[in-house]
Amino acid sequence: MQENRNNQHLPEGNRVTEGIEEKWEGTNEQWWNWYLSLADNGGVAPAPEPLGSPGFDASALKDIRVLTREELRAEMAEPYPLTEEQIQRFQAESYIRLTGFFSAGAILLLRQEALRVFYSHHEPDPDRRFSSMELMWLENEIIREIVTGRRLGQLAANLLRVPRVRMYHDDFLCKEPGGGRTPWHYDGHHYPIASRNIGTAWIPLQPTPGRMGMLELSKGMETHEIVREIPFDKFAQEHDRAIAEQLVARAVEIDQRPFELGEISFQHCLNVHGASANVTSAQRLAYGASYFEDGARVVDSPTLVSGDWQKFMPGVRSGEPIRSPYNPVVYDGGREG
Ligand SMILES: O=C(O)CCC(=O)C(=O)O
Ligand SMILES: [Fe+2]
Repeated sequence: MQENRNNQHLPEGNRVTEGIEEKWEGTNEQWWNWYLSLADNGGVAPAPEPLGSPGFDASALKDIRVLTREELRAEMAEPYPLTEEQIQRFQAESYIRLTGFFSAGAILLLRQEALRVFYSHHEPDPDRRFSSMELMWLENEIIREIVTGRRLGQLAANLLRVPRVRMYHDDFLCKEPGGGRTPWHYDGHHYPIASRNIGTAWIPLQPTPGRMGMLELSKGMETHEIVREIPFDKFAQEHDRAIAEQLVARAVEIDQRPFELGEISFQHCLNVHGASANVTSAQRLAYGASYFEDGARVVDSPTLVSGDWQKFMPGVRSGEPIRSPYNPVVYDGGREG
């Protein structure tokens, strides 16, 4: 294992032991770069295809009118109609995909604001393969309206079958051209939250075909048990490789349909997913927003796989209920008349 310890994306302080029972020593941005380094890309980083290759053409968005603030406010206040059958399917399959969850104009507004916030903090860097930023909602009112709005909040509460949900965190996730795969995982392995009632909306900010870093979702709430049997390796790609093998061996169904503009997925924290490499010449932009049931606590011993989780709940310590100002209740079914 010695040569394995060379993962340059792992902060030095985390290279000393073999295990994960320690605090993450880097930032959350570094965490994502480390996490993607655990993906098996067959030994080669994919080279972006030349411009004009199948993928996504940003000019396809130019004719869409961005929503006004009032229009956005109205759309975010509107509950998405979910049927009991859809909730049951989510509970059995561990994810749901919803076409037309957002209007094209709302997605464009989120895209525009996320890019604005990201580049107000970062210089463009052609060497970067993954760009990420959390907690944009704290500094941008439009993003706040979307991720703390009723439309997503009620969706999360209804799918998780809980009366109230709080915000865990949001993340802007940009897989740059040439960015490799996202390794197979289930988010419950990351979340330092002592509950199974946690879910994440994944909101692509362009139409997203398979070769563009698209989310790939395995079907079945029980699939995470396969992942739990495989030892996690914080240095190398063995974990990802072994999960991929098992998914094939056990004939687990994987949803790899392209995402339309306005379509989102919502994953239960036990859903096993990964994402393809981005071999197009355009950035794959996505926005994630995670919610958990009100009343949940931090686990007693968070590991490095939770990254710098304290950023997402300032002042909350292990074992305590999560209700910092960064974790507002975004939907309260009990308040409905
Ligand atoms: O966007 C990606 O590549 C990964 C996203 C993901 O795993 C998540 O949102 O839970
Ligand atoms: Fe994930």
